[in-house]
Amino acid sequence: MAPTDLEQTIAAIASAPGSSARGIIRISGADSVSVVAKCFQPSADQPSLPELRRPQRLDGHVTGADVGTPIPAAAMIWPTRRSYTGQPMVELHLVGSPPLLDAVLESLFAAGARGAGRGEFTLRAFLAGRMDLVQAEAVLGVIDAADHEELSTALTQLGGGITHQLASVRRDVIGLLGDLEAGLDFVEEDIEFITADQIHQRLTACRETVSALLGQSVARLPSGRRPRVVLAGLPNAGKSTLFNRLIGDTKAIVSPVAGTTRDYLTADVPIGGVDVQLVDTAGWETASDVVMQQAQQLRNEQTLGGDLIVWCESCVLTPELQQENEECLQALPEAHVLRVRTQVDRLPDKNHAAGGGADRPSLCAQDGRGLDGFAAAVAAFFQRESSERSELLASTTARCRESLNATIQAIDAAIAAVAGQFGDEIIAIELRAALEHLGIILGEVYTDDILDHIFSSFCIGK
Ligand SMILES: Nc1nc2c(ncn2[C@@H]2O[C@H](COP(=O)(O)OP(=O)(O)OP(=O)(O)O)[C@@H](O)[C@H]2O)c(=O)[nH]1
Ligand SMILES: [Mg+2]
Repeated sequence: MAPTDLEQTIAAIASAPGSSARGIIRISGADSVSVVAKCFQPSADQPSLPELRRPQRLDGHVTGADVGTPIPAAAMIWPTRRSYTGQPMVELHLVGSPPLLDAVLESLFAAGARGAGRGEFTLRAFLAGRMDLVQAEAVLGVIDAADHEELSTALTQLGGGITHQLASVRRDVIGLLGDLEAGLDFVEEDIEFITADQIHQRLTACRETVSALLGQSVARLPSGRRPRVVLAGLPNAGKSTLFNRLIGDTKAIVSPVAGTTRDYLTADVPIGGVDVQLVDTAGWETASDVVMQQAQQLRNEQTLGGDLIVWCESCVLTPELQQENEECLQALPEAHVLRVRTQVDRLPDKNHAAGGGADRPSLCAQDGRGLDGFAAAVAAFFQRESSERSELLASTTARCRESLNATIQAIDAAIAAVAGQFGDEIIAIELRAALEHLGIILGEVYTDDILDHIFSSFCIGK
């Protein structure tokens, strides 16, 4: 749906299909009022449509060749741009008889309106800056809400709860960028506008807000989708062995050669009573050839798309590998990671029992020890996530998760640049990247594809 003909007047039935006491036809566009004037006659005591300067309700009749006898109706008229869609708008309220509503719609088309596409009213509201993309999605959430909780989430989102949080992070980042850039202008004079400590503090606060939003995002999986549990870790951590053990099959190739898994594998299994999609990925190492590079890219996409990332780390790692392990973990969204110690049977102390705390279970995928504890930790993760009431709708989180992740990564890179004293220019580059990702979430940066995807799920008339 290309937003090309925004001024064209559109019309659609906005009430639910079928007969009802009241039917609503919505009209929006530059010529709304003159189009409606051809099919709606106000009662004698009411002002005529072209005279209106403020939003007003008029009683009268819909008339026209298609309609037959004049039918009593009310017109809610927003003659200026101060309306839901940000352009002149009218709603005709009349008895909800489907053939009658169709007839009135036909007259409106004959008077110059065209049929509205799915979600086109809300799309216009978004494009006119009346709401951001997160709120536009919330409109759909309100319409589609299946229960009270979903409705309340959608209403919070529509009311701007998330928008305010993200906008405040955005303002902070812009403010910080301004301070840094002011400093850059005076770099010769050695005037410091803001200290490294202050930058660090402000960045950490922004990170917390974004990370809390990301943390909520597992809570609301689009209904019907299995949560995705991704096995990740250094090569040879035993991911494929664990994958096979959990699916009770030998789908994945296991070998002592590091880098055995190149492609990713998926299987649907229950873990701890939760039906998940399990994903085995390639080990984390620096790419040595083209095939490996592709494997790494796939692995990153798969890992970051996980609702839960099970990070496998062998109990017997050399200090160098231990360090590499920690570095890899830094790249992952902490709130989504469950660290698991694998290959406990290889510990020198043969009496070492598999188990570990729920936050870091340990297991041996070869003989199955510790798997119960692992399953319980997975179940606890999803339990915890679903009990944390998310203020974000499932559809919004699905769209925004990547951008939230990317925002955090940019903020982390900025924090690292502060710590490493890389200079204000580098910090500023990362902050601009963070702003861009935040802009995508709110819809300040968008593509036709994104709009198409969101608004095509709406019904006509909304
Ligand atoms: N002793 C012991 N060996 C294990 C265990 N799990 C896996 N291994 C061995 O460790 C090696 C690597 O196992 P994989 O399952 O292929 O490891 P991976 O993490 O999938 O490795 P990549 O695909 O290369 O990233 C194989 O030789 C396995 O037999 C375990 O619990 N105990
Ligand atoms: Mg493998």
